[in-house]
Amino acid sequence: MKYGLPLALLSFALTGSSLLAAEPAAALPRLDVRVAFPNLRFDRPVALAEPGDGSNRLFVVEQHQARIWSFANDRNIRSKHLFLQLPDPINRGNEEGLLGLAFHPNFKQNHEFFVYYSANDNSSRRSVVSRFQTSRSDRRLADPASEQRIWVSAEDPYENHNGGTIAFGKDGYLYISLGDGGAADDPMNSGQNPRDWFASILRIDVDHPQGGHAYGIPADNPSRRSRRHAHWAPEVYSIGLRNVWKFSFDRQTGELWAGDVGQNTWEMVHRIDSGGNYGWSLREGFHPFMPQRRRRADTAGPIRTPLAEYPHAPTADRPDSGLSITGGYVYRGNKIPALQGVYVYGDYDTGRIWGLRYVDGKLVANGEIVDVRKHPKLNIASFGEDASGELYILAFDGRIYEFVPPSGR
Ligand SMILES: [Ca+2]
Ligand SMILES: [Ca+2]
Repeated sequence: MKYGLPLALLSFALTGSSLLAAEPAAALPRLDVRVAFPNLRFDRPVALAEPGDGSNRLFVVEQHQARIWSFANDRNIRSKHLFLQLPDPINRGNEEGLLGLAFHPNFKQNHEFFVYYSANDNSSRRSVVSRFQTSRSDRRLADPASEQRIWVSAEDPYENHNGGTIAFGKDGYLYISLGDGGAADDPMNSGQNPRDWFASILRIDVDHPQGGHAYGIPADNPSRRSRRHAHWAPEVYSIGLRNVWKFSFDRQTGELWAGDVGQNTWEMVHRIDSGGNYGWSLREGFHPFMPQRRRRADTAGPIRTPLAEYPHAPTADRPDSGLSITGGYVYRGNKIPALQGVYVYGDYDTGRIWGLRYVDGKLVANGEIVDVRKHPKLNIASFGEDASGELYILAFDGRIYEFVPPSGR
């Protein structure tokens, strides 16, 4: 009975809020969180991935240690195994390090996986996506010597805003989030510049290299398929994104969801479409950003508003504030039926966790799903999804958490 009960108090910023009262599907659950693997701890865990090979293993990325650990997806697991120690030197700013991990859709057959890291190449700051393979002598381990750099960013003057998520879509292409370069106020004006890669999500084909690159360009990337987008860099899939700190694909629908970190006032949730412009640095969420600068919007199409936003400073209407969004996943697991179809996201700074329902193109519910007063504050660095669609929370206390129905039920 507790499910959905606090909804009326905790749902905000609805478009078409009249749907809420009449629509049972709009209900959001109220959940607790607990440590998922009591015997495991990690140092700055920033990404979790599963290999899709039926082995029921999970892999966790340690940002500054530049290590990837594997372990059996079993609550009682006692130990983890070192899968990869990144061989290259990395930068270790607060937003730098080993940031992303994605297993090739055919990992079971080709043993390939990909990582995203902040390289330190002779003092040149760049983001890198590399392909690795597992060891021929022991497929449970990575082969550090197998590294092949497939994508390297332009030189990046600032240590922040590096994006860092990589993931394969249902189309088999690799998506990469890259922030606006960094500092404040988009000093390179990369937000509305689709010719550079910054402030974008990129999409590449890792299986069909072409044109002297280690990757190919999908034939339906915006610049290839649309005359209006012809001036975009071939790799660019969407623009106007300040710093997508985590995106994911809905495993049921294939839709791309992203949390975009705002600057002064708002944090944003976007559903990303090919060729979309999400407004930075003309907009921050639903709001103009420094309009006195009179910067021009890219010409390919209109600026999209986010699906949802939350404020940096709590107000009477919005006590649920935060300072840095961590994008999550649409829940497609089995353990918590009331969470089915909900996009779950959180805030690194306040540890708040929200869910939203987006049905037939409409936001029908958006609100907190965990009572943060009942739990120690989590610095939420990432969410993760296992082979069954169950979700996890990676926190900088070194623990991995999971959702459970409220205690006392
Ligand atoms: Ca940067
Ligand atoms: Ca750009």
